[in-house]
Amino acid sequence: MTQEAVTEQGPATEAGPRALTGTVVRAISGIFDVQPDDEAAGTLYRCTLRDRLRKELVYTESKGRPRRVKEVRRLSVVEPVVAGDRVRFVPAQMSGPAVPGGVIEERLPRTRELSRQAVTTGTVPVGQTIVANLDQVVLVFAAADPEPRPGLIDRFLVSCESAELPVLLCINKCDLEIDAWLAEELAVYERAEYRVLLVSAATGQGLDVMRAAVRGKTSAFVGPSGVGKSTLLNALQPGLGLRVGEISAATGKGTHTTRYAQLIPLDEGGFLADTPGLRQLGLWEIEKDDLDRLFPEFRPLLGQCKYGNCAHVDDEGCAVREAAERGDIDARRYHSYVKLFAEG
Ligand SMILES: Nc1nc2c(ncn2[C@@H]2O[C@H](COP(=O)(O)OP(=O)(O)OP(=O)(O)O)[C@@H](O)[C@H]2O)c(=O)[nH]1
Ligand SMILES: [Mg+2]
Ligand SMILES: [Zn+2]
Repeated sequence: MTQEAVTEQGPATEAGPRALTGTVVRAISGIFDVQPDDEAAGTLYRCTLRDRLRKELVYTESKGRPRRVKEVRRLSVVEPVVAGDRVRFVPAQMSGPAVPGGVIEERLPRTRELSRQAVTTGTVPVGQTIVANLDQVVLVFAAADPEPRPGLIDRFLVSCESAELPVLLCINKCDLEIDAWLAEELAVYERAEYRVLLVSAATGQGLDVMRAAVRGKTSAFVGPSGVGKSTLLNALQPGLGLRVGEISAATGKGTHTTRYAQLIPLDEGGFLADTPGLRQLGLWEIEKDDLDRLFPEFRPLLGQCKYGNCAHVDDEGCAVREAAERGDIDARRYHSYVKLFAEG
């Protein structure tokens, strides 16, 4: 199945306005705010989408012959253009002093994207891109309120590995106490060569390091609700004023304050993407056979198991399981692998 934007070269009409390229910073209910490449940051065009971009073209498989469009289906659930997408758009003739408008004609090719399984009524899982064209993920958990769960951190890390996105594991709310067990878990991630950052949006601890890590890049802030993603962005970009929420006294969880992904241009260059609190990312698309490679500390051992098709679960002569038993691989991380493998 291919999902391609139909391209149209050149200006919309001979006499019409010239097409511009830009980055979608916000996409809500069919309205796309686009920051043009050549104009000062802050001038956003409020665009709609050319209708044909909503259609998915399904091509027949025919070797050697030109492909024919077999079927055109409407994409009802998944938006073909999301925050982070690079687009070509034609500005609308200005009819008044309001926000400049435009129509998106084409989505430019995507690089790495972050996606999750869309909520659908059908049985076939459909991917939903949350942010496109990312350089890295800042995976945010809190030292407490809500309590971090290592199994959940592992799920997010596996998704980032699968998307080939570098990830920075950021523990926010370090003004609250870091429990000894959490400090031990963080050491495990560092041994697996993840970069771990201890920060506090409340006191400013670690924010200089974080600012340096995101400068000039497009970084998505991802993690459960209530960990302080929006608060961190407010601290990194003065004057931003994103809405932040309370932690529910009843459940100890966040209250899903951020409703949609949006890109925030940084004064120092680059974009930060705020995203809604997620339970997990796109694990559905990971092949069982690929799961072992998504745990970086397993990689040096792959190929050393007795059997080539080792699942690393209860197989005889499994180098990964033996390493976990010896303590060379953290037993809890190994357990996460077994659990995800059983689910897949
Ligand atoms: N103690 C402490 N509280 C913080 C810190 N950062 C954020 N908070 C609080 O945590 C709560 C949730 O913050 P948000 O920024 O809304 O969290 P979020 O991750 O954006 O949540 P969603 O938008 O629901 O996904 C707010 O009450 C913040 O004031 C911190 O560094 N220390
Ligand atoms: Mg938020
Ligand atoms: Zn094995």
